[in-house]
Amino acid sequence: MTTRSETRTALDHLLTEIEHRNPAQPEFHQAAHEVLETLAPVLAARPEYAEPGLIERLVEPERQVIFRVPWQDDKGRVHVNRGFRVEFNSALGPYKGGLRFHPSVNLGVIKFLGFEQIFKNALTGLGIGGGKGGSDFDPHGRSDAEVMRFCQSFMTELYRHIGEHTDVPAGDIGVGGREIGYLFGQYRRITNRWEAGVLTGKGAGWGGSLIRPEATGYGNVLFAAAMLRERGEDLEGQTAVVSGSGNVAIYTIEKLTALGANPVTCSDSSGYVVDEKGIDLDLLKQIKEVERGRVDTYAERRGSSARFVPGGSVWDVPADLALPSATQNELDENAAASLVRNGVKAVSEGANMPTTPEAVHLLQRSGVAFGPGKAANAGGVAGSALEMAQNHARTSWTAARVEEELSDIMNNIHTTCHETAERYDAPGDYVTGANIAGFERVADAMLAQGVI
Ligand code: NDP
Ligand code: 2IT
Repeated sequence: MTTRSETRTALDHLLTEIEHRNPAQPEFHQAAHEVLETLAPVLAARPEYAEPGLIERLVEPERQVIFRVPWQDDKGRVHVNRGFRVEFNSALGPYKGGLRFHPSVNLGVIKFLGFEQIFKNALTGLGIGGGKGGSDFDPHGRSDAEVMRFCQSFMTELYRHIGEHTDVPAGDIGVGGREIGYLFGQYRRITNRWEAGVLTGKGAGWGGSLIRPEATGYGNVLFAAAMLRERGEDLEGQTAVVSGSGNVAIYTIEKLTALGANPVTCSDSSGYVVDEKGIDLDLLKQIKEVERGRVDTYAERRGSSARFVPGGSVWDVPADLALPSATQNELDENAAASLVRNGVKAVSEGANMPTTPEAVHLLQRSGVAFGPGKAANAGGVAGSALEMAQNHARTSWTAARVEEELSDIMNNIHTTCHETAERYDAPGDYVTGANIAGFERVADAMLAQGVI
């Protein structure tokens, strides 16, 4: 019988090896630490999981593709970006995960996102493996024509690696409906196949699922509501701080408002807006989705209830709930201390790994309900899997049906994480619950399918 402490020592050894074998990938190291550090209880309790090589296989992507993406801007100048697709684990289904276009993208960032995606996708209970991709291309300030040429060049290589039964990309930072449209068009042209299931997040008129654009934000609010319910509270009347002003933030704000909460902030990389009357979503959508503008314009047009704070930390705004929805490591220990001082009750991650490890520990030690991204933001990829199901059946469901399925999935994820944490002596610890529950499902499939 292996003890928890022997298992922990073995995991520490493996983590050191991961750092050596994957130099200069701090985000991937962080994600691997976050998962592996919670697995000791399950490895000690279930010896089959401690089989040599299982975790070693789990932390090594099945395939990694890196490619050149040359494109011409509107003045005819040639730019060269780097494209990535990391196909991490396909034990549960085709690789599934978004594409991120942001100048900070590198292999380590894509690997952290792909690794998270394995467990997140497992938690949905649906048949999807884990993958992620993207490019260091920066779409800010680029014309539609430039974005189209970039997407076409990106897909001219990516098409070889994807397919409805192989790998199904979707959106992430910098990739929304516009980009998915250009990518799908180029895939269709190159392959001469109308293969709806090759990408998700498509337009509703050409194979996209209703509610997919809303699914991540809506799902995160449903997860936060479930955490509050567990503590005998609900969303009604709660003040919320939300970071970001993209896809996830917008639909988080929409659902919070619909369920009676009061979201008072949004942000982008230039600073944040606080609006004491609550964010006016029509105005925010107009600025962000139509004009592709910045959040200071919101404060300018909104009038006296709103002000723009350049730079600064949105987490200094007092609130009952915090829903980080921008990017990784955006909520550090100081920010967590500020939230705790102001009496925050729950933090639910719409973004991937937005909370630093030190901040997570501080929030948990302070009794704050903490919903990790791989559980709380799984509604997005779950919505994508529902899009794949509709594409496969050549049908489309009503918005009400998709929303009902999404709600069931989020509540099931919450229950699974909660019960798994209790089973492993960590009551209320959704990080441990999510990691172990996701791990069990993937590990069972990997063991059943042999050493591959
Ligand atoms: P968008 O591109 O639509 O929006 C991103 C928002 O975050 C923008 O407001 C952007 O501001 C801000 N942001 C991005 N990077 C930074 C940075 N380095 N510093 C400060 N602000 C930043 O992306 P999404 O809303 O789709 O994604 C947000 C997060 O949610 C990401 O972590 C993503 O991985 C995660 N996620 C997304 C899902 C989806 O379905 N889209 C599903 C699950 C998780 P600016 O424009 O100034 O850069
Ligand atoms: O991080 C994520 O889960 C996403 N960006 C969504 C992935 C997807 O395939 O819908």
